[in-house]
Amino acid sequence: MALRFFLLNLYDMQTSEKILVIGSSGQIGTELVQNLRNIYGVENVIASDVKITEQSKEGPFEVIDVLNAQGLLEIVKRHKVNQVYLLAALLSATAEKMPKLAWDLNMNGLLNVLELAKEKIINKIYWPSSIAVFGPNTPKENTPQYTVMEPSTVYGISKQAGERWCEYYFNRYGVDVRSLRYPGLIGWKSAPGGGTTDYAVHIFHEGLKSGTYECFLSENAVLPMMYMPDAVKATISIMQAEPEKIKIRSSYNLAGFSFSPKEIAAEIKKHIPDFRITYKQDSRQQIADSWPKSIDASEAFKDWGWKPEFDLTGMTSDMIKNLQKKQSIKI
Ligand code: AKB
Repeated sequence: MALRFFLLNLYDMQTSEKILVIGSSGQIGTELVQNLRNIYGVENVIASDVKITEQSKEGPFEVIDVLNAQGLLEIVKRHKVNQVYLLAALLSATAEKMPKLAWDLNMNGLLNVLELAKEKIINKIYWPSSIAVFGPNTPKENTPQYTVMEPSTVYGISKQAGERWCEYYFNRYGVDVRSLRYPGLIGWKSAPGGGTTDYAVHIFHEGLKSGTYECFLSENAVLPMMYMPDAVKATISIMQAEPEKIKIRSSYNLAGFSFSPKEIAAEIKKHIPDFRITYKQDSRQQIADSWPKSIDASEAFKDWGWKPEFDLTGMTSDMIKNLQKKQSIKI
């Protein structure tokens, strides 16, 4: 009886959800799409990006420019999409080079998707925010959910404004939008692009390839980080939570663990004893200086049960194991 109930539920989940992931070939999207397809079935998860990528060989794929509202609407209707994960964005370092484009993409892309839900064409949205919503005047340790937020980067400004829009669409139009403030994300399946926290991914690739890494942040620049399996788990959990559990409709603080370049280098040295790190700071140091060192995620824990699995030691050995495996398969 219990098995029948479980199978019926699973069947229901697989048949009733049609999910569109916009910006699916990026760092989060690559892993999120795989996980969503394991849950909902390959055919029910449509990957999409601004240009065609290798992902198109793995299941349904569409080329979408999220700034083209009409094109987006046509694809949503054609696939009968009811949930959208909007991941397309310019991250902190790239956004500083192209502030106007970053504002346009990060903001108008979100508004186009929020409008689809306001018009009841889709019924649920996931939109990522970031620790970049905080700024130099925010308390740096165990940064609370509600605190001073005066972001000094265009990326942070766009995420701050986006949070306000999400909350506004929820309060005014009942749009079911859910969001997390991601810390720096570390994963081995795909390369990051344009972030300040990206050093924590590149360090593994360079460490395995050449045994050295030149870091663009200072040795003591502590930042909040998270291993990708935890980030994917958090994203899917918040989307699957009952609507009444989601008490915060701007964005939830999310935490994994925090470390500095010096600390992650010491952890890598346990696996690659000759590994050497050098430091040559660039403009990204200023961005890092404006962000928190650690995050208080107790609201996420209280409301929908968030709990990370990985710490610095666990993440480092898993990253090295998987990257070594990936590289030896390639050879
Ligand atoms: C970045 O570094 O820009 C991102 C972020 C913290 O949102 N990884």
